[in-house]
Amino acid sequence: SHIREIGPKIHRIACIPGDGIGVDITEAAIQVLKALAKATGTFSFDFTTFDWSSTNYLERGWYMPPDGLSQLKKFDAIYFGAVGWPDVPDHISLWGLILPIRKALNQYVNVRPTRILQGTKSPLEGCKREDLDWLIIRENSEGEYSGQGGTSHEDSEHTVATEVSIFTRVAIERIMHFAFKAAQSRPRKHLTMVTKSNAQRHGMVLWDKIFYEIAPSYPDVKTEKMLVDAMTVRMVLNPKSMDTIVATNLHADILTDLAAALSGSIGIAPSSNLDPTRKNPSMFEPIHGSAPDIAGKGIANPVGAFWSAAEMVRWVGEEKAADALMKAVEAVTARGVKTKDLGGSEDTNGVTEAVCRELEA
Ligand code: GGG
Repeated sequence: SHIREIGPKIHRIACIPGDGIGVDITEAAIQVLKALAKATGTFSFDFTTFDWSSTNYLERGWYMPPDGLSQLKKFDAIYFGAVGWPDVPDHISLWGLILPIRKALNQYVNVRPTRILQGTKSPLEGCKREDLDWLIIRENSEGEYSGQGGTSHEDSEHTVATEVSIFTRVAIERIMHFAFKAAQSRPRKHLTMVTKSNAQRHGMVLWDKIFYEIAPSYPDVKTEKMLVDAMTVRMVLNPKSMDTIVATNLHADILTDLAAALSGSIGIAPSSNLDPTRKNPSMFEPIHGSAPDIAGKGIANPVGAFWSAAEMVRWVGEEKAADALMKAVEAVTARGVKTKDLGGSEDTNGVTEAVCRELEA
């Protein structure tokens, strides 16, 4: 489907709803983005939707057509819902859709902010809104997600599987510089670098080494190093002590699920897969998966989708509109208009319409 909005400046957005609740929340995000464009009157969106999904895979044998990645390169940004469906092994769906996009479009940074939104609360006892405000920077191109390895002697008692993590100086340096700059732009200017360099003695040690090589270039940023296991404890016991966090592809993926839960619900957490060179479109997606158990029921929390949409709007240069969208989302959560996972009783549509009304007001 191809929907064109009227307005002076046009941002061309590729939408990939994907699987399960990815479809529900992408529809909600498009509705809110249209309301946002209408309310500002200074720009519009040109949405093109691609039905690349597990259904497609089961029917045709592929997620994306052979020219899928080059089709995406024509857009200003990509909006992504979720991928994963019970009839398809998860490694097939991830490697069929989202990972090739991140890799081919040089989206080597994944930015995942976490904070407690107005009218919501952390499951941590006594944790106030100001106590939990993190920016997690995930290395998005290599490491444990390099896809290298193999299996031999399959279906025997001697089966061997290797999963090779690849860490390169180029990729570590660029993610470190991004993280230091991100920390520098925040009031606390504090960066925690997470590894497991006591047990993993090659790649993780290289991460530590490069972190301390680069740190002197950012003298105003306070630095510290944590082991990933200790980090999970600290996130629960002392959330206030952290600000910006940088970690590998896998570690940050796990930490951000924990972070989202500690901020209230995985349903609110956004992510931005960025190509900081801007030579390729960046991709924006809520961090949650496709949640097959609630897919199509109209009850998914759309807040993570709206927050991701706001980050996309910011990335394409509409700062004020991005702020307006987040203000509208928080005005709605503050009034208690929330889905069940946040302790409310609204459905996806109820929250979406409330945000649209807030934007129109
Ligand atoms: N909307 C994000 C999504 O569908 N995530 C599925 C998933 O499991 N992703 C793993 C990853 O981001 O590495």
